[in-house]
Amino acid sequence: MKKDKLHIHWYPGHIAKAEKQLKQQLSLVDAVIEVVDARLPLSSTYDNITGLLGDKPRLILLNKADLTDKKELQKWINILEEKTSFPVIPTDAKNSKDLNTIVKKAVELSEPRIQAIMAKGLLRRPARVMVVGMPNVGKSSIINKLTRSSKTKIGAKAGVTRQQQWVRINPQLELLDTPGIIPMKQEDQIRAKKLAFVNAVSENAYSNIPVANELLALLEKRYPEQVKTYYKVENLTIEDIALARNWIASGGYPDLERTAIYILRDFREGKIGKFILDEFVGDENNET
Ligand SMILES: Nc1nc2c(ncn2[C@@H]2O[C@H](COP(=O)(O)OP(=O)(O)O)[C@@H](O)[C@H]2O)c(=O)[nH]1
Ligand SMILES: [Mg+2]
Repeated sequence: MKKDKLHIHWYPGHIAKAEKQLKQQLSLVDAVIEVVDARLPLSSTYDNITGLLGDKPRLILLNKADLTDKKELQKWINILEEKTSFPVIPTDAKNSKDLNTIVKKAVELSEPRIQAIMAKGLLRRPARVMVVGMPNVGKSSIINKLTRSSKTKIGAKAGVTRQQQWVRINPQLELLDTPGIIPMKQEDQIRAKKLAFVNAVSENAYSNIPVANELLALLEKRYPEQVKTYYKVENLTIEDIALARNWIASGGYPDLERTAIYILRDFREGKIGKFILDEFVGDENNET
């Protein structure tokens, strides 16, 4: 495989299997918590999410909100709430302050289904929810935060495969402790690049220099002054940044590989600034 370019390959068999598993998990829950990377409010969700989730109510978490600008994020919250008609809340999975809101909203979203069950003459039971989302958006962190607040494993339910564990978060809410990962065919290279910027695709799928170059080009468009000030350069190129940092490889050339790795790391850790990389253009078209 050529590694000079971002290249992501999913096997169709793999996708089919994961989708089947997701469908099975979905049949067990009343509502879904979708975790999205707040730096990519559009690119880290799925175009066909409604098709995948069917009629399940969805709570959308814009996670890693700590790495974005609050004001800009609020605009996205409004946009997504209007577009989806589902609640959207910013979260920071490293912090516990958002837990109550997540639990409360998940219970609220599940209530219609619980009511429907009770209308059939069955007893009220706790709401059942699961977490879904792309790789590395923070699903496990959210699940850990939620379950650590409770610790009551309630084990496998009848008809549920052995691997599926439920955790009782409180008397109103039970959580499936494994997240649903929705694989996708990576046909959209613009989106694939953005996902690589936030570390949501395997590092084996690309090499650092071209991806860091693309990141700089995007930052140049969206936040030029902030990024130039951070690196103390006039031109946002890997070479200029390497020279500004005095990162020289053997032979006296700027060490592009090392610099590319640092740029990606600085961005991912929020050191350069608090950025959102998607642009809202009023429809599904997210080309930049
Ligand atoms: N800054 C920040 N980092 C987070 C947040 N949530 C998760 N992370 C980090 O993102 C990485 C991926 O998180 P993880 O929960 O494993 O993602 P998953 O692949 O969706 O389960 C880890 O290094 C987490 O520490 C968050 O809200 N803010
Ligand atoms: Mg995980």
